[in-house]
Amino acid sequence: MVLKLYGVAQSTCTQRVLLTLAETKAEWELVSVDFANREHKSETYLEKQPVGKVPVLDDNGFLVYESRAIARYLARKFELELMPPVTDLKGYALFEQACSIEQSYYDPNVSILVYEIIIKARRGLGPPDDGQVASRLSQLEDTLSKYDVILGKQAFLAGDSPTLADLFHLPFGVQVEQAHPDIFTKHPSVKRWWKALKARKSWTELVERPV
Ligand SMILES: N[C@@H](CCC(=O)N[C@@H](CS)C(=O)NCC(=O)O)C(=O)O
Repeated sequence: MVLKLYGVAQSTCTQRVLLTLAETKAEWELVSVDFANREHKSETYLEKQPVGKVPVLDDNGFLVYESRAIARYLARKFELELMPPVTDLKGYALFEQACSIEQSYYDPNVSILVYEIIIKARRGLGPPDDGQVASRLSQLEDTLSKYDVILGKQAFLAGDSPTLADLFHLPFGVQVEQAHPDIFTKHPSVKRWWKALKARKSWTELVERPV
């Protein structure tokens, strides 16, 4: 049966899963959730995703939500090399370590930056909070300077091969980059890593795909 992803094509969380799907040969369809009419808060939707957020994956009646959890599920199901097997104890630990730095030190900054710079303007929620933007940019730059140390020793965040942990950076990162084009170019190893991620076929296909 065709996998169904309930989500919104423009949402970064949905894109995290669409990117993982693009790495597979799976047949899937995106079932658009109508944000404007608050479908994600409807009783029917909350039965699938009790927190009222996108995305949710429906794999023949098996429901899983949280974009990173869905991505891991797909990586296992389709045996993607983007996630080491649990039997590779050390490789798996380094993968989880990389996922954790993305979620702890990168995502909190890029998600707020995208909200302040892009989403507020799109939804008519007023001007960005300049203090918040400056603070988050500075924290993001600090994180990327640490990434540069890691990426100076290995090609990707969990080792010399790309993993989901790297790909998880793309959806928010490209939006921040639109407003701050030099954000990923200040450090040589980060620059090389970011260029490689954006050139990945799954990402270029996703970006070019009509919504
Ligand atoms: N940690 C969740 C976050 C989900 C999330 O915040 N989704 C956003 C779109 S990126 C959403 O549904 N926003 C609508 C709302 O909060 O009402 C994930 O990664 O799936």
